Amino acid sequence: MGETVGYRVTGDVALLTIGNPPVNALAHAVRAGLATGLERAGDDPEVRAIVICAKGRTFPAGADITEFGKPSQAPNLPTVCAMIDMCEKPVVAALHGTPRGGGVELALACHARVASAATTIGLPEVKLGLLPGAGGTQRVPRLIGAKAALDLILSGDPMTAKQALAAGLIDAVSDKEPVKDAVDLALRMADGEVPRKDLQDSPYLADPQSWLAAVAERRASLSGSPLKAPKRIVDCIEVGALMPLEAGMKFERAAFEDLVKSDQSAALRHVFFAERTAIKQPQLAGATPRTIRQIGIVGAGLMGAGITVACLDAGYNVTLVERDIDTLEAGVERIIDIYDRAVDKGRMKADARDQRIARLSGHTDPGAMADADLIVEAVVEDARTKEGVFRTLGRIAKPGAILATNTSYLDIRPLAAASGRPEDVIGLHFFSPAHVMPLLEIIPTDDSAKDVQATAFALARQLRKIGVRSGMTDGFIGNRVNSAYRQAAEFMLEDGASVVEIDTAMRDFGFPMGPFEVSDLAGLDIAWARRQRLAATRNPSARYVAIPDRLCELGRLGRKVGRGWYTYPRGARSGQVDPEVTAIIAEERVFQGIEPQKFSREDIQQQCLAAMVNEGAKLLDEGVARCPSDIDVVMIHGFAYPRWRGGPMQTADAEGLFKIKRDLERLAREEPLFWTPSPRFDELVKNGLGFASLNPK
Ligand code: 3H9
Repeated sequence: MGETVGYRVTGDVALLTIGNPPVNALAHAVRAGLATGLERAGDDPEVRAIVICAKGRTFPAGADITEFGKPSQAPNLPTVCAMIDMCEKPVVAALHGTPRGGGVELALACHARVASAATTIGLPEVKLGLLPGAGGTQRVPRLIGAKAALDLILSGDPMTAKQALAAGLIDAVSDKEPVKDAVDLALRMADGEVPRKDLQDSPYLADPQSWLAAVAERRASLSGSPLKAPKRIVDCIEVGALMPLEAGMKFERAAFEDLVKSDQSAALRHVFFAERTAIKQPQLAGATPRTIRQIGIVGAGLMGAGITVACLDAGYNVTLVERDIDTLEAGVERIIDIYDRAVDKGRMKADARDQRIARLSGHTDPGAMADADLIVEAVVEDARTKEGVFRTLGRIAKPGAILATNTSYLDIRPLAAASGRPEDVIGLHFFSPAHVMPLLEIIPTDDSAKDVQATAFALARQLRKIGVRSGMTDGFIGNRVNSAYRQAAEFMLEDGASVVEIDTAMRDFGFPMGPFEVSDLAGLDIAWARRQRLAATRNPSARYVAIPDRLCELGRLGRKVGRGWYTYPRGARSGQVDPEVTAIIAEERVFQGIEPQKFSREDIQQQCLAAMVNEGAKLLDEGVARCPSDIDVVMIHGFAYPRWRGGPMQTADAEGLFKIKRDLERLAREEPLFWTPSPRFDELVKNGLGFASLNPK
């Protein structure tokens, strides 16, 4: 037998020990090893019972995701599970770590399960656009009931060992040695002291009405969702109430095979690996992150407050500094308000809030940050103001302190120079609200020390965010791609599409809000200030849509003032079309001599996608983005690009680069400066490749 599954007989029990680091994924060698081990133990007259366990950090965290989409190699996981199920000798699983997906299904096929107290157990296949395909949808409802099974499998979120025991998913929690306890239990089963459960005898099957009612309720809640996997999960769980176990397994298997071939699952699997790729920075190998305990934050506005909350939540002490006491107090109030709301909504206990607030101190004297290990500047987006802050920080910060700017657009190099210690300076671009959004763009300059860069990635992890490296450019990765998206939307608006048509099309594409709704929420003034800043250097022959400037000039700055692209009567959350905006758009069309055209939903989606992808390709050409998957991670986590489409670069691969290149070339005939495809398209198309070929392996 291969070394991926060890075989050892101790007492009368055969121990099958899985060893496939890092997470013991159920790759072909593991499945084959388990099958061989089960046969051997079944044939061995000395063996009365079998225990399946794993070495290292966890019982298997699922099927090996890298095998999906490749030809499958026998035995598959359902076959191994069936061998366990039918084994005459009792088979017990000893769980520890983070068993997930197929690993949990392997355990469920066993005749009993013991878990160490710290184990968490989950079926996260839905997050990969899949469903549990080795019996999970059939066994789980028989063990814990359809409602609880739907909750577990549709959320994909793990439960603790204690919860799993209470639900009936496992049979015992072991405080000491799960393997030893599993061996004891297996022998008691072999002796007939503990009976095997018969899943066909499940008490939940005796009440099919409740089972089917739970199914109907969940099915109704999914009716508007574009996601395929949750609907198939509900179908499989329904079948559990209507068919014998074996027939249900066949039904489940067919659904799994369909999903594994779907674009949605390919996209979600891509994101799983893209998120892990983003945080791997081989060029920083050997650099030890600096120790961060005390964080200083300059600026207590919306961003500063959000960053403060993110840092307090992660356990840091924070010194918040503002220029005057009133602004400081308003900022501290904002922070307390965020925590109070969390407590009111039951998301946080009052003492946890108090503990966090106790780690915050507010000052108007920058000198209060003298012992900070990291200082994050979050003042207004103005180069001169920020340079002034960095001059001060260079003076007051202790040696070795990291000085970071939260600028969303500005060149960091002059700030680094102003500090007088450029090796300690780096960009940390948070997304608003900073305590909620999971993305952190990390922007080193050529001078940023390696250990400063390593600290930034370690900090992102500590803040439970995904750090993505970006090179220096106006707007970094996210705002560059996002402004290309917005620009495409504005071109179409001026050319004849309506605000509502564009927003609806992009919501249908999968964004939670359309580009104009987002602009109203964020405030039109941010992009306005940027346009003013760039006015002097703008190419005069580039197309410029003046509609948003006109809205800003009328004070239509977005939802915060009740008027932007839409009107929000008395603080309403969803906007209404405003004839004033419609009239401005019509006037601008006349002014530009534009004959309005019709845009279908598909036209709008295609042009927005083409703009994002072309900008992404340019970021690769310029070396700003390291790889296409980094761009995907930024757009998903910073701009709510639909995860199930995998990010714009993955969507482009799925649609075909040749088609996108043709769309770009057609559009470039009208507006070459914006739409001319990056040479990257030709290079990839010529070689029959997609953007995925540029991702690190
Ligand atoms: C399934 O099971 C289908 C079945 O129902 C039906 C089959 C018929 N495969 O996340 P980490 C790698 S679908 C391959 O940093 P953590 C990961 O890429 C599967 N590789 O660790 C990384 O590699 P690298 C259902 C995997 O401690 C390394 O392991 N299961 C797999 O933060 C460490 O990962 C899931 O969806 C895998 N299944 O978190 C679980 N899992 O070092 C997916 C991990 O080269 N996994 N890797 O970057 C997880 O959620 C987390 O990894 C886990 C540990 C919570 C387990």
